[in-house]
Amino acid sequence: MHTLPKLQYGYNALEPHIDEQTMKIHHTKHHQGYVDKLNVAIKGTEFENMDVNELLQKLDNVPENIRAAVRNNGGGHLNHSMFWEIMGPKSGREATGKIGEAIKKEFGSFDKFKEIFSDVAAKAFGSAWAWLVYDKGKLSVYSTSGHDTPVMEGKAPILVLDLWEHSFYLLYQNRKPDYIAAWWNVVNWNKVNEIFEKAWK
Ligand code: MN3
Repeated sequence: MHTLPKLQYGYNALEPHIDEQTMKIHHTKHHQGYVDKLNVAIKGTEFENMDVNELLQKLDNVPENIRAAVRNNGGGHLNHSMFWEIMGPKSGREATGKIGEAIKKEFGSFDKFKEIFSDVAAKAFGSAWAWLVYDKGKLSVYSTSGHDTPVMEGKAPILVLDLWEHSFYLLYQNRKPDYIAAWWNVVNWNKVNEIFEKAWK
Protein backbone atom coordinates (compact mmCIF):
# COMPACT_ATOMS: atom_id res chain seq x y z
CA MET A 1 0.00 0.00 0.00
CA HIS A 2 1.52 3.29 -1.10
CA THR A 3 0.93 6.44 0.91
CA LEU A 4 1.23 10.15 0.28
CA PRO A 5 4.56 11.41 1.73
CA LYS A 6 4.32 14.35 4.12
CA LEU A 7 5.76 17.65 2.93
CA GLN A 8 8.82 18.69 4.91
CA TYR A 9 7.66 22.34 4.81
CA GLY A 10 4.37 24.25 4.88
CA TYR A 11 2.13 24.77 1.85
CA ASN A 12 2.96 28.48 1.98
CA ALA A 13 6.72 27.98 2.45
CA LEU A 14 7.59 28.42 -1.22
CA GLU A 15 5.74 31.73 -1.59
CA PRO A 16 5.97 33.99 -3.54
CA HIS A 17 7.47 31.67 -6.17
CA ILE A 18 4.93 28.85 -5.80
CA ASP A 19 1.67 29.80 -4.11
CA GLU A 20 0.01 28.08 -1.18
CA GLN A 21 -3.18 27.12 -3.02
CA THR A 22 -1.27 25.48 -5.86
CA MET A 23 0.91 23.53 -3.40
CA LYS A 24 -2.10 22.38 -1.40
CA ILE A 25 -4.15 21.19 -4.38
CA HIS A 26 -1.09 19.71 -6.06
CA HIS A 27 -0.11 17.65 -3.01
CA THR A 28 -3.47 16.70 -1.48
CA LYS A 29 -5.48 16.24 -4.70
CA HIS A 30 -3.19 15.49 -7.62
CA HIS A 31 -0.46 13.51 -5.89
CA GLN A 32 -2.97 11.78 -3.58
CA GLY A 33 -4.95 10.82 -6.68
CA TYR A 34 -1.95 9.07 -8.24
CA VAL A 35 -1.27 7.20 -4.99
CA ASP A 36 -4.90 6.06 -4.75
CA LYS A 37 -5.12 4.95 -8.39
CA LEU A 38 -1.78 3.11 -8.13
CA ASN A 39 -3.04 1.23 -5.05
CA VAL A 40 -6.25 0.25 -6.85
CA ALA A 41 -4.33 -0.97 -9.91
CA ILE A 42 -1.93 -3.27 -8.02
CA LYS A 43 -4.30 -4.47 -5.28
CA GLY A 44 -4.26 -8.25 -4.96
CA THR A 45 -1.36 -8.68 -7.40
CA GLU A 46 2.22 -9.78 -6.69
CA PHE A 47 3.23 -6.13 -7.22
CA GLU A 48 1.16 -4.89 -4.29
CA ASN A 49 4.10 -4.48 -1.88
CA MET A 50 6.83 -3.64 -4.35
CA ASP A 51 8.81 -0.42 -3.98
CA VAL A 52 7.67 2.07 -6.61
CA ASN A 53 11.19 2.44 -8.10
CA GLU A 54 11.42 -1.30 -8.61
CA LEU A 55 7.88 -1.43 -9.95
CA LEU A 56 8.71 1.09 -12.68
CA GLN A 57 12.00 -0.62 -13.53
CA LYS A 58 10.12 -3.89 -13.98
CA LEU A 59 7.20 -2.44 -15.91
CA ASP A 60 7.56 -5.11 -18.62
CA ASN A 61 6.68 -7.78 -16.03
CA VAL A 62 3.49 -6.01 -14.99
CA PRO A 63 0.37 -7.54 -16.60
CA GLU A 64 -0.81 -5.64 -19.65
CA ASN A 65 -4.25 -4.88 -18.23
CA ILE A 66 -2.76 -2.76 -15.43
CA ARG A 67 0.52 -1.68 -17.06
CA ALA A 68 -0.66 1.74 -18.27
CA ALA A 69 -2.25 2.49 -14.87
CA VAL A 70 0.98 1.50 -13.09
CA ARG A 71 3.13 3.50 -15.49
CA ASN A 72 1.01 6.67 -15.21
CA ASN A 73 0.11 6.57 -11.52
CA GLY A 74 3.33 4.94 -10.29
CA GLY A 75 5.29 7.52 -12.27
CA GLY A 76 3.04 10.26 -10.92
CA HIS A 77 3.68 9.08 -7.36
CA LEU A 78 7.46 8.71 -7.77
CA ASN A 79 7.99 11.98 -9.67
CA HIS A 80 5.95 14.09 -7.26
CA SER A 81 7.66 12.52 -4.23
CA MET A 82 11.00 13.62 -5.63
CA PHE A 83 9.70 17.03 -6.73
CA TRP A 84 8.61 17.90 -3.14
CA GLU A 85 11.96 16.70 -1.79
CA ILE A 86 14.18 18.82 -4.01
CA MET A 87 12.34 22.03 -3.12
CA GLY A 88 12.33 23.97 0.13
CA PRO A 89 12.15 27.38 1.73
CA LYS A 90 15.85 27.58 2.67
CA SER A 91 17.27 27.27 -0.78
CA GLY A 92 20.64 28.20 -2.11
CA ARG A 93 21.33 30.37 -5.10
CA GLU A 94 23.37 27.79 -6.93
CA ALA A 95 24.50 24.19 -6.73
CA THR A 96 27.27 23.45 -4.24
CA GLY A 97 29.16 20.34 -3.15
CA LYS A 98 29.74 17.41 -5.48
CA ILE A 99 26.77 18.26 -7.69
CA GLY A 100 28.04 21.83 -8.05
CA GLU A 101 31.41 20.54 -9.25
CA ALA A 102 29.83 17.96 -11.56
CA ILE A 103 27.52 20.57 -13.14
CA LYS A 104 30.45 22.91 -13.82
CA LYS A 105 32.43 20.05 -15.33
CA GLU A 106 29.57 18.89 -17.58
CA PHE A 107 28.02 22.21 -18.64
CA GLY A 108 30.87 24.72 -18.22
CA SER A 109 29.15 26.84 -15.57
CA PHE A 110 26.10 26.83 -13.32
CA ASP A 111 24.51 29.61 -15.39
CA LYS A 112 24.98 27.63 -18.60
CA PHE A 113 23.36 24.58 -16.98
CA LYS A 114 20.46 26.73 -15.79
CA GLU A 115 20.00 28.09 -19.29
CA ILE A 116 20.00 24.61 -20.87
CA PHE A 117 17.61 23.14 -18.27
CA SER A 118 15.23 26.13 -18.52
CA ASP A 119 15.21 25.88 -22.30
CA VAL A 120 14.43 22.14 -22.26
CA ALA A 121 11.67 22.79 -19.72
CA ALA A 122 10.15 25.67 -21.70
CA LYS A 123 10.11 23.63 -24.92
CA ALA A 124 8.66 20.45 -23.36
CA PHE A 125 5.26 20.02 -25.01
CA GLY A 126 2.12 19.56 -22.93
CA SER A 127 2.13 17.59 -19.69
CA ALA A 128 5.77 16.80 -19.00
CA TRP A 129 8.70 16.79 -16.59
CA ALA A 130 12.22 18.22 -16.99
CA TRP A 131 15.13 16.25 -15.56
CA LEU A 132 18.78 16.38 -14.67
CA VAL A 133 19.87 12.78 -14.85
CA TYR A 134 23.03 10.89 -13.94
CA ASP A 135 23.89 7.88 -16.09
CA LYS A 136 27.19 6.10 -16.76
CA GLY A 137 29.31 8.87 -15.29
CA LYS A 138 27.52 11.63 -17.20
CA LEU A 139 24.97 14.30 -16.35
CA SER A 140 22.32 15.13 -18.92
CA VAL A 141 19.15 17.20 -19.24
CA TYR A 142 15.97 16.16 -21.00
CA SER A 143 12.19 16.03 -20.62
CA THR A 144 9.69 13.18 -20.46
CA SER A 145 5.99 13.11 -21.38
CA GLY A 146 3.13 12.27 -19.05
CA HIS A 147 4.58 10.83 -15.87
CA ASP A 148 7.36 8.85 -17.51
CA THR A 149 10.51 8.78 -15.41
CA PRO A 150 14.22 8.17 -16.16
CA VAL A 151 13.96 5.35 -13.59
CA MET A 152 12.12 3.34 -16.27
CA GLU A 153 15.35 3.41 -18.31
CA GLY A 154 17.55 2.59 -15.32
CA LYS A 155 18.87 6.15 -15.06
CA ALA A 156 19.23 8.12 -11.83
CA PRO A 157 17.18 11.33 -11.59
CA ILE A 158 19.04 14.10 -9.73
CA LEU A 159 16.76 17.12 -10.21
CA VAL A 160 13.19 17.37 -11.48
CA LEU A 161 10.68 20.05 -12.46
CA ASP A 162 6.94 19.43 -12.85
CA LEU A 163 5.70 21.09 -16.05
CA TRP A 164 2.07 19.95 -15.94
CA GLU A 165 -0.21 23.00 -16.03
CA HIS A 166 -1.63 22.08 -12.59
CA SER A 167 1.76 22.97 -11.11
CA PHE A 168 1.69 26.62 -12.19
CA TYR A 169 -1.60 27.66 -13.78
CA LEU A 170 -3.25 29.34 -10.76
CA LEU A 171 -0.37 31.78 -10.32
CA TYR A 172 1.21 31.99 -13.77
CA GLN A 173 -1.59 31.01 -16.21
CA ASN A 174 0.07 30.64 -19.64
CA ARG A 175 3.38 32.15 -18.50
CA LYS A 176 5.30 28.89 -18.16
CA PRO A 177 8.74 30.55 -18.59
CA ASP A 178 7.99 32.79 -15.57
CA TYR A 179 7.19 29.71 -13.47
CA ILE A 180 10.41 28.04 -14.58
CA ALA A 181 12.46 31.16 -13.77
CA ALA A 182 10.84 31.47 -10.32
CA TRP A 183 11.30 27.78 -9.51
CA TRP A 184 15.11 28.14 -9.36
CA ASN A 185 14.58 30.18 -6.16
CA VAL A 186 13.12 27.18 -4.33
CA VAL A 187 15.53 24.41 -5.36
CA ASN A 188 17.09 22.83 -2.26
CA TRP A 189 20.64 22.20 -3.48
CA ASN A 190 21.68 20.44 -0.25
CA LYS A 191 19.03 17.81 -0.97
CA VAL A 192 19.96 17.61 -4.66
CA ASN A 193 23.59 17.10 -3.64
CA GLU A 194 22.55 14.31 -1.26
CA ILE A 195 20.66 12.57 -4.07
CA PHE A 196 23.65 12.96 -6.39
CA GLU A 197 26.11 11.59 -3.84
CA LYS A 198 23.99 8.45 -3.47
CA ALA A 199 23.69 7.96 -7.24
CA TRP A 200 27.36 8.71 -7.80
CA LYS A 201 28.72 5.97 -5.54
MN1 MN3 B 1 2.10 17.56 -10.78
